[in-house]
Formats: sequence, structure tokens, C-alpha cells
Amino acid sequence: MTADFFDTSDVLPAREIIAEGAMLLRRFARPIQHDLLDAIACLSAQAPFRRMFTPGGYRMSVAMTNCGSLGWITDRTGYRYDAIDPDSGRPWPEMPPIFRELAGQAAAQTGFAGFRPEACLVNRYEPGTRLSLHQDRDESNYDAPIVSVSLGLPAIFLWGGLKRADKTVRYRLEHGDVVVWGGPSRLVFHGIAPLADGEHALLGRQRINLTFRQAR
Ligand code: MD3
Ligand code: FE
Repeated sequence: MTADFFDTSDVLPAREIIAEGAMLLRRFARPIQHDLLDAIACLSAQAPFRRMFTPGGYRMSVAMTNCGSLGWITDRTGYRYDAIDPDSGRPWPEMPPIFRELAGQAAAQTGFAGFRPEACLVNRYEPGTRLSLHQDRDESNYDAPIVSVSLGLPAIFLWGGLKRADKTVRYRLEHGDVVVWGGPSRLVFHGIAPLADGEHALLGRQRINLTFRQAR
């Protein structure tokens, strides 16, 4: 088994620090990947992915849905959290217990005990899809972190500063990676570079990202 001497995949640091308050747990979600994908199939059958419009009139290239008691939406009138899916007129699907547990465990591991997200935004990327640089500031409570889970094709995550013009650093986020964004990192500008084409063994030509939020 000499080849294994240089295989560091099982000795990666538990937490990689991106910035103060931003911690990457590589592959953290992999043990429950199948449960996560089953739950995403179930919730997106009830609340299908859709491309929403921004207040500026552009249609986003990312397709989105939500689960939990609140969901993030955007339309011509603005960005907000709402208990009702505007496409169906019904509440968003309930947050699957496995989602809640994953988010809570990741937050606890990185020093944010008692994380109770009521919203989970589910983003779907296909090759070419991007998310331009933005801040997440529609939540009323910036003391709580945001927990993100990457599934499927890898993405280049752009990590900026507190001003839009600050230079960005690139991180590759892969299947199963979980990042907790809190403290001084909570209001940092960030985005996703256009998704490169590829084929993922479980998800095919797509990337799905979950973001767990305490919206109020
Ligand atoms: C840093 N999503 O939904 S996840 C978003 O991959 C969003 O779909 C991206 O940005 C995605 O708003 C990036 C990483 C992420 C999420 C929220 C953050 C990083 C963050 C909030 C504050 C700081
Ligand atoms: Fe964001």
C-alpha cells in the first residue's frame, strides 16, 4: 500500500479558515449525500426550481427554490423573505430534519451553537450559470451565520471584502463541502464564477447549493 503514503485525503484539516468567521468543512456533507439528494428531489417536486427576476428587471441565471417556514424571493418589487411560494400560493415545503441537523452540526463545530435556520434557499447551477458579486443582507439578524452546502459539479467561489470594489480571492467548492459564514465574514461580498461544464457522478451537469439562514 505504498501509494497511500502520499494520499492526504483522509488527513485534511477539519476546518480550513477562509477569513475570520468563515470556515470550510471539506466534504462534511458527504456521509449523508444520498439523503440530501432525495430530500432535494422531494422538495423540488413540491416547489419547483424557477429563475426569478431582480428588481432591476434582469432574470437570474441561477434557478432557485426554498424550504422551511420562510423562503428568499426576488421580483420586480424587491428582495425579501416570505412564508408563501409565489408560484403556488402555498407555504414552502417543510425543512427536512436531515437539513436542520446538518446545518446545526456544522455551525456548532465552528463555534455557533444554537443555530436554528428557518430558511433554506436552494440554488441550482448549470454550465454557464453564475451569481454576481453581492452581499446577503435581507436577514434581520447578522449575528447568526449562514451555512452553505455544495453538491454536484465544483464551482469557483469568489470571496471579496466589505466593499464591492475590494479584490476577490477564488476558492474551489466541491461536492459535500460545507462552509459556515459568520462574525466579521457575514457581510462580505461574494459570488460564483460561471459554472464550468462537467459531469458529476450523482448530479450530472449541475451544481446545487443549499444556504441555511436565520432570517429573523
Ligand atoms: C458569504 N450562494 O445564495 S454559497 C447565496 O454557491 C449565495 O449558491 C452561493 O451566495 C452559491 O446568497 C455561495 C456561499 C455563501 C453563501 C452566503 C454567504 C457565502 C456567503 C453569506 C455571507 C458571506
Ligand atoms: Fe450570497
